[in-house]
Amino acid sequence: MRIKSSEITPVAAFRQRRLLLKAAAATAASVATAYAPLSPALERQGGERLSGVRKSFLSVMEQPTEREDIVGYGNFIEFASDKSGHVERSQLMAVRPWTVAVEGLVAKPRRFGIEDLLKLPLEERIYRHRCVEGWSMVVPWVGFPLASLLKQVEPLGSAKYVEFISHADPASMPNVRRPLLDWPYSEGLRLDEALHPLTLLAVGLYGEVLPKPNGAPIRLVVPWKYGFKGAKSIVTIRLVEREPRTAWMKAVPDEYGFYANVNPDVDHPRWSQGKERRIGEFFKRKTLPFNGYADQVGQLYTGMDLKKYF
Ligand SMILES: Nc1nc2c(c(=O)[nH]1)N[C@H]1C(S)=C(S)[C@@H](COP(=O)(O)O)O[C@H]1N2
Ligand SMILES: [Mo]
Repeated sequence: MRIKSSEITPVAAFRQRRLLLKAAAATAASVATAYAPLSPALERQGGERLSGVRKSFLSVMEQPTEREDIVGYGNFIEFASDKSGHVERSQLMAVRPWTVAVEGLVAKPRRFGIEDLLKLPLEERIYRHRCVEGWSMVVPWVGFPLASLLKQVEPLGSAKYVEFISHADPASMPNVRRPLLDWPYSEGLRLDEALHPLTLLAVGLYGEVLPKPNGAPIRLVVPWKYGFKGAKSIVTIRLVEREPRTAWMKAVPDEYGFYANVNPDVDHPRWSQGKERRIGEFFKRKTLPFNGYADQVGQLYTGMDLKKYF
């Protein structure tokens, strides 16, 4: 067993920094309660509890990753290009009022206010989360199936794909002022993938409203695909006839495909996909086809060459 230090440094360094900040927070709280508090970004994310959340039988029986790791370690490149700068910077994003427009090839286009979406029957779904860069987590999301939203707008027969568009605000998102990607961040699914019962719109994490770094107030979660498919802070969901070109496909077409199904047999040009590092664990795990969801979703891809449609 060989572990290259270059592979473990990012996560290890992140956890180290978090422990130091925790220690600093404890000291600051006991010694200097009268002074201005530490950045709220580092103290607490989310907070408001969601009520009436049912447990789902679609959850995996695995130990969820620590909340602070899920909130603190991730990608939200509108705010920062590393794995943690977005935590503090995303605090400037306004998440109320917020509406999600569901439009395009539908009989009843509609704008949903976030308050109304939070009133839908919510479920806790504990899902595996696998990033294309090789790390993984187990995340207790709270949300509702995307299908329950799509049914309300009545997709037309001509609708074959669904496009997801994230919020892009140059005033509060530093990287949106730079041409890193063709903003806004956008993603897409085939309509049958979008209607699959595992496909979730998440509005919460660990029983509380979704923290801003994780894509408040509403983000997509597709557990059998690489993490980048899960567009954060969604403002528009559009039903379309043709496969949409996503932000990542436009930027680096040979690295990021439309399908992005987790597949240990198809490597990314820069990262092997055979194994993954579960945040909080030391040894690598084997990556499973479709991230372990092959029984539920494999039939969506029968007859497809998954090397070609990566
Ligand atoms: N709008 C937007 N959505 C995004 C991203 C992003 O940079 N911007 N990063 C993606 C990537 S690469 C991953 S791995 C997941 C990370 O989600 P998490 O931070 O909740 O773990 O969000 C995805 N959704
Ligand atoms: Mo990612």
